[in-house]
Amino acid sequence: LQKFDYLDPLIIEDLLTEDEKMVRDAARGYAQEKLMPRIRQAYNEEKFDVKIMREFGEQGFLGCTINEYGLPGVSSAAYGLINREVERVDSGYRSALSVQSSLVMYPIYTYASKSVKDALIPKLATGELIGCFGLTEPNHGSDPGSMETNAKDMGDHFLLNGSKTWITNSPHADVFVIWAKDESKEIKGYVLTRDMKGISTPKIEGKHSLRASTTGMIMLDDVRVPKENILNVKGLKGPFSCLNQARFGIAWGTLGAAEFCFHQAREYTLNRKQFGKPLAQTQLIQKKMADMLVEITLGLHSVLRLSRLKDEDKLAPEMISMLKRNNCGKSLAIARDARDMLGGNGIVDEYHIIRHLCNLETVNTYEGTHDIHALIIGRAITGLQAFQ
Ligand code: TGC
Ligand code: FAD
Repeated sequence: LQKFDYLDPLIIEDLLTEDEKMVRDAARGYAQEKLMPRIRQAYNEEKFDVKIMREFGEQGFLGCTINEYGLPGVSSAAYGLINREVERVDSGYRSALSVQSSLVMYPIYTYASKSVKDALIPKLATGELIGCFGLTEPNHGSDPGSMETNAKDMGDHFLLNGSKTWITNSPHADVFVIWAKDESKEIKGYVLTRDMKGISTPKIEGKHSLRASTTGMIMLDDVRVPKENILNVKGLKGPFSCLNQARFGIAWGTLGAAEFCFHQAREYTLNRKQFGKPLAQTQLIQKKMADMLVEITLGLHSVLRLSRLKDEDKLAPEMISMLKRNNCGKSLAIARDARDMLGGNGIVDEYHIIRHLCNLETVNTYEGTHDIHALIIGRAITGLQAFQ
């Protein structure tokens, strides 16, 4: 009989390539040795250390699925495994990785002119430059198609005006991928750099979630953008194609946070005795752990399947919606149960669960809320659009 291993119940290890295992192990080593010791202070003081982006660059994490500019061109699963290891420490750190790789390097690599790519991709890959992605606006979150930010063609340049909000890393950013409507109301992407006049990026204060990630606004006041900085894609499929990449990373990443909470709760309840026996020996606690393990395992096998489909170019956006939604929702529920299993200690930062729980509230909301992804799946099931 095969022995059951709660650390890998359906033996995912056999489904990964040697390269993928190597990438995962290196990412785990870095995340545990270098990120984990810094996270409590970063979260409590609400500070993102920009040096971390350089370290991500040194580790080869940034834009790692790209096969040019000396980048390694790893598989989608390897990229996912990195996200899982980084988010095992903190969703905010995974956010920094996702935004730079999926929302900034991906559109620049895929849609920008050669000169813009040549100038920016190598420096984004090392973390020397930090990028951000401006889609959401104060009046348009789930419905970015109604955006008001606009771009006017002035002949030899574009003039951008408008405001973006809830933008990860905007206060530190050197590079801005901005989505705006042109005079014919068509959505297009523009690459802005910090040296352009008319950009301001106030920080959003007072977040009780994702505190180790800096979030801000982007205010654009008559910003002159060179013609060559336009992205070669039209309509909402431009930003959505980037979101496909980032949502994919989130589907993997959240499971790292869930695994951390599961392991912490297991350890704690094995050691903590009430009524003369370990909490882990009670039926209710064991049921919670069984539910956690099943959901994490189903989630991991599903994202691995999603990764293989991605590399075979057989990915429909609704497949990503299924797993972005489900893995966020289940990870959030796992973090809540784990929080409960630690009793009072569950709310203390020393045990890290409350931080993951608060972070996952954001992850469940950004990149399309849990309910918006239900509507995307619902539309695919019925052929009927329920947003409007
Ligand atoms: P809809 O009619 O559905 O589509 C308009 C056009 O876009 C195409 N399209 C896609 N293309 C590629 N990938 C996808 N996933 C696509 N989804 C749609 C579609 O084919 C169509 O193309 P065409 O050529 O026919 O024009 O547009 P809609 O306005 O009805 O969309 C509705 C809805 C709700 C699905 C969409 O607006 C949505 O997904 N809303 C959620 C908004 C969102 O996710 N925002 C994320 C902001 S970025 C962020 O949160 C970063 S967090 C960063 C961090 O990790 O820290
Ligand atoms: P709303 O769209 O106002 O939604 C509020 C509620 O209404 C939600 O529950 C939603 O599900 C529900 N709802 C909306 N429409 C419908 C409908 N038709 N039917 C039923 N229910 C509906 N954006 C960027 O562009 N770049 C970033 O880097 C970025 N980083 C972020 C970082 C953080 C920390 C956060 C919190 C957000 C970030 N976002 C970013 C924005 C994020 O994508 C949006 O918050 C998200 O898309 C939801 O938009 P909203 O907050 O305006 O909520």
